[in-house]
Amino acid sequence: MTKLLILNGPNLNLLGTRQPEVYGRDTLADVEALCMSHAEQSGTNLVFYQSNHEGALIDRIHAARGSEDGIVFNAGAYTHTSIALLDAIVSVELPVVEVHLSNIHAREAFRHKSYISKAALGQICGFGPQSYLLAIDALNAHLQGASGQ
Ligand code: CA2
Repeated sequence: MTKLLILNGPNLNLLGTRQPEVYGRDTLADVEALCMSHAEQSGTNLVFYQSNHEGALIDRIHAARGSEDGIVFNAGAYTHTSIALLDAIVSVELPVVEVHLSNIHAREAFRHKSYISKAALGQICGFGPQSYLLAIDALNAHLQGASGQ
């Protein structure tokens, strides 16, 4: 069974509590429950991890090697700043789909740049919690293609 890591970065633990006009009213627990029920339909096993700390995210990416088949990654604001997270993704050689709740390209210029994109299979943004479901499907399709099924 395919096992995916749903990885969330800084401040995403606050989802649903502030800025609902940008990020919606769902909490991170709501988003995770949505992902769970979506993944059940395709027989995908999900593991969730959130941290506000760059080093902890790097450690979890390293741990994914040999443990998970791919990563759905919302790096939060580290998306726009972190070469260290980019290097971590490159180092584990796992497929990563970058996700964002908001359409980062329709927001401030500093959000248009993503270091994660350089190493990601692709980026899905702007669909709220649905972005995560699309990312799960994209990763599954990629992994099925990779194993020739
Ligand atoms: O749209 C996304 O998913 C982002 O990754 C969210 C990040 C932001 O820095 C990126 O540019 C785009 C911010 C997450 C902060 O989440 C909050 C949740 C509730 C209240 C305040 C912030």
